[in-house]
Amino acid sequence: MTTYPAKQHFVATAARLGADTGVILVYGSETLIHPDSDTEYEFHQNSNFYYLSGVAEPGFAAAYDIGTRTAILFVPHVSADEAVWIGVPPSLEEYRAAHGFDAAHYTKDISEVLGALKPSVVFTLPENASACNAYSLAPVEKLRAAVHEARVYKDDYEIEVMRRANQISSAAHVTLMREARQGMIETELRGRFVGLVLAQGCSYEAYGSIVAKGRNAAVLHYTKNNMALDDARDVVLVDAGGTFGNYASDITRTWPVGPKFTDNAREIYSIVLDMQKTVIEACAPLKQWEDMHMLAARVAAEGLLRLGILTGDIASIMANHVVGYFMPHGIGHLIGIDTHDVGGYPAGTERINKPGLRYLRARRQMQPRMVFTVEPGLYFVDAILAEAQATPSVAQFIDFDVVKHYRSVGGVRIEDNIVITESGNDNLTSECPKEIADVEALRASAYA
Ligand SMILES: [Mn+2]
Repeated sequence: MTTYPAKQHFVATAARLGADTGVILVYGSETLIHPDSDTEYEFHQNSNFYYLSGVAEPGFAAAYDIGTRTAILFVPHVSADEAVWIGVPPSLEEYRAAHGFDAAHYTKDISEVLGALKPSVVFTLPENASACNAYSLAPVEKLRAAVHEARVYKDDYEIEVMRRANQISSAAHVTLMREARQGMIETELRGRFVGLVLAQGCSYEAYGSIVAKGRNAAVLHYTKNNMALDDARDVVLVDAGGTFGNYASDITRTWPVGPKFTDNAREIYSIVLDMQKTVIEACAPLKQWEDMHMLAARVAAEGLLRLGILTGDIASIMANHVVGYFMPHGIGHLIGIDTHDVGGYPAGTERINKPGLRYLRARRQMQPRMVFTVEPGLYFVDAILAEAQATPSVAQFIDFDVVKHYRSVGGVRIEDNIVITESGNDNLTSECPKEIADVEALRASAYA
């Protein structure tokens, strides 16, 4: 991988601050210790700081002088005593070169370096940066908004890192489909997934993996993962992704425990696949994200009408947001350093208070270099269906006897990560099969 583009990320951030002078000063995270112990929490770098530095270690800071376009990395000094425990770190010059900075100093010298720059104003994150008390401080919200907006647009370096995160995670999903057998425990699949992505260079799972068989898939953020894949007729929903180079991937596949989908599961899966392919086909610059959600809902409505789960005319079904009772989450979200990345709701944008749309994690126009997940799903959640049944304006469009027939499917979700391009989009998850024939071929090989 090439040099981390820290300076370019400062340039992109400064452009959004609308300031010609001043200094940006950002601090990374420190090591955290569990209470009353000497055990460290697993270290996770502050995402804004990672974006601006590419440093995934504790105790660093970084500055950028807007007027002279100078990017400075501040490195914690490691004493000989500390080096016994954590090893001898790279030199200042090695850190500077690896992360694309113009200069590097020790963190103990921040005040002195800042003094030499004589900043007219200091933009800082996070708050309470004691080194800049002597200067005029901009409100932290200014820098936060600028960094968040810059993070929305991924440069070539970031897109390549995310492509790799998706390749590694896709390969791990394929291995699960090829190896998982009836009787295994959900968490065994999680363990296998995590082992596979770590072995390929990921630093950790991007979020707590969801491995949900049968009815467990109707719990959207099911993370107990403690049940056996005991019934070959069940599907298992695996929502898992590795973090590579501090960038997340977020992939979901749903496949049969046995070698083939049951007829019921195949019908629901086909609708979800149709929803996903239709939306991916439509994702392009200038399109509005909530329109992608409604497009998925329309394809779902048509499919559920065909199965007899819904009845009535499609215009009324759409107007009453009936599909929101079967897909209670949003169609997808921005992804980057964070799985649910920043920038989904630009300043002044409100959430839409309607079933399904309520939890949409982004509401903005698509632009080149944005990376989104596209993750339609259909679920049979008892609590939500009870609510639908008790809501006459919705219940009139649902045949609850037919719903009962499909309830055991639990839930199906298919999730890819796409980057918006000038002409449409590029699917970073293309190496993870989702066509029924491909999925069943992999499942058959698990029992061969
Ligand atoms: Mn997701």
